[in-house]
Amino acid sequence: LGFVRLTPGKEAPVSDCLFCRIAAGSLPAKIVHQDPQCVAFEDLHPQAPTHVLVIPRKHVSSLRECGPEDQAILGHLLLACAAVARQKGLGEHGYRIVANSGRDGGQTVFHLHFHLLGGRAMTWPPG
Ligand code: DGP
Repeated sequence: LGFVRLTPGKEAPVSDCLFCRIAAGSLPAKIVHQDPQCVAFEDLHPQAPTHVLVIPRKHVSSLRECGPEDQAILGHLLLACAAVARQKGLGEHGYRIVANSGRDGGQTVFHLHFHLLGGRAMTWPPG
């Protein structure tokens, strides 16, 4: 599809990647926002009344693989989280953004995503 493979973990699209399939529309998801750079959809196993995942359309395995060239997309993803939070009515009481990164971070799907969690008071520290 014309994508250049630069570094391991940064090729796209990846046919056996769940989130690449959701971004491509070949795996169903409850999409709450999409634009040319990102897709936001409801988490299959919600951990809060609002639990949305915000992903880049481009396949990047995790935050660990991001570099200076990803500055714009990372900013875009965080602003998309904030926009979806407002859309979900979380602006007043607040919310949490999480990026599990790698094994010790608890990451299970290796396509970069930000969790947007809200609708209840969060606790600290996380498990
Ligand atoms: P993490 O553990 O940070 O890698 O989060 C992965 C999240 O993805 C987890 O909260 C469950 C969610 N998830 C896994 N598979 C699917 C799926 O097929 N559809 C949707 N909507 N969410 C999924």
